Amino acid sequence: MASPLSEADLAAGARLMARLDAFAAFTDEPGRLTRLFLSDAHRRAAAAFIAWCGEAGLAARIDAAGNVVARFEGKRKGAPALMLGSHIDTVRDAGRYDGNYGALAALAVVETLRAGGERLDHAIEIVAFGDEEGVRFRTTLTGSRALAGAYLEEALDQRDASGVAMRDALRAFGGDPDKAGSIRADTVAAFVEAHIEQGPVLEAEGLPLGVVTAINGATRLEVGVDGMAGHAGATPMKLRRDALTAAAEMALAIEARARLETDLVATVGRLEIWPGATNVIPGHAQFSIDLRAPDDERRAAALADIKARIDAIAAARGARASLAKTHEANAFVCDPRIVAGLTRVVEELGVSPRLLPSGAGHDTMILGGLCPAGMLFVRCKGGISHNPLESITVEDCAFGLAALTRFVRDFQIT
Ligand code: HGY
Ligand code: MN
Ligand code: MN
Repeated sequence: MASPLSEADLAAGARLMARLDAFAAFTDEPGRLTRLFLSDAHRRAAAAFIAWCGEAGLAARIDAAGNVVARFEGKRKGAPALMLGSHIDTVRDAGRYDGNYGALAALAVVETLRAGGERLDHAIEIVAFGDEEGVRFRTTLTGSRALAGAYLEEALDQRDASGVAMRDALRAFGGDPDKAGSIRADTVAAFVEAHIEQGPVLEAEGLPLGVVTAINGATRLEVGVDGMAGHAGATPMKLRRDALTAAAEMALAIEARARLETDLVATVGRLEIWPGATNVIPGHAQFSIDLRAPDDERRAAALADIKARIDAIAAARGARASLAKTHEANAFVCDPRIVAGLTRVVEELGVSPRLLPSGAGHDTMILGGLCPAGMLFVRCKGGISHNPLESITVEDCAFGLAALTRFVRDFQIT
């Protein structure tokens, strides 16, 4: 069966795939893709994004919060804008499509319009957010929070593993920590993010595209466990206060609690031990918790149970546990008009519309505090993400770009 995509759609998709491959070269770790917020790789990627915007006739710049932003004026100068974009920071040893797809697809839409000499009534603003993954500093979504007027100033005091404060790294990057809290994007009427699904549903149902209905709420915490360092050879087992085994029992208890409910997920993604010597009983452990659910009340109830289990395990082992919340975002319901608009363009492309929630968090859930916001999902192989095996086909890349471009053309500022 002939593809519903035109030759121009397919060519634009191929160009976007080539861009994504070139973009993946901007990494902090040779041989794998790791691009942390405000790092040298982020700086090089931002410079490339700005240069590509320049080739498309857009004057892009780095804003006070470390995002790259650009505006393509509509027929009416100063008209409200439809904002498109996603993030260009990555997790460690990442795939090349998470975030980067939506940021570069946003630019590709403007390139298509400019190539055809098209001007729409509304303006288009594109954004490449810098801090969605929140890997380097214990923050996340700070770029979208800045544009939504919900910036958390305390994030600037966070320090990375080398002790560098986010405030200083932001200034060195070309941002302005003193202004990051006052760049609310009042010119934006709506926000749409194209993103890979990062899950298996579209592939399982043989669909290249999906329309996001809602985004899971999330809580991130840091847990410190204090036991007692001691001699591995001379300390009897019953006299130990081993911080590592206490943390391990806590991690298993967290997993067990999440398994009680189908759409509740909890992850201990990072565990650090002190002093980390073969012949020393660990005296301190520090680990992260990432807890998510589509329903905020159930997430809160699960968190209360997890806190109780951590305290009980610490008490039973003669250890002390401390918990600190580092991020909280409530579940987000996408704007029905945007869901309807994305559904319509997906159908126009001959794809049966599949509405589905997002287990992963996105900048969209923050921009939804500024304006109507929604998301378009693109199928990814095996649903694999946050992994170098992440992959999409060039045709699905073209499908996502064609749908986004159609949505932009059809969009009406109400
Ligand atoms: O963690 C997330 O859901 C997103 O990839 N930052
Ligand atoms: Mn992402
Ligand atoms: Mn991600």
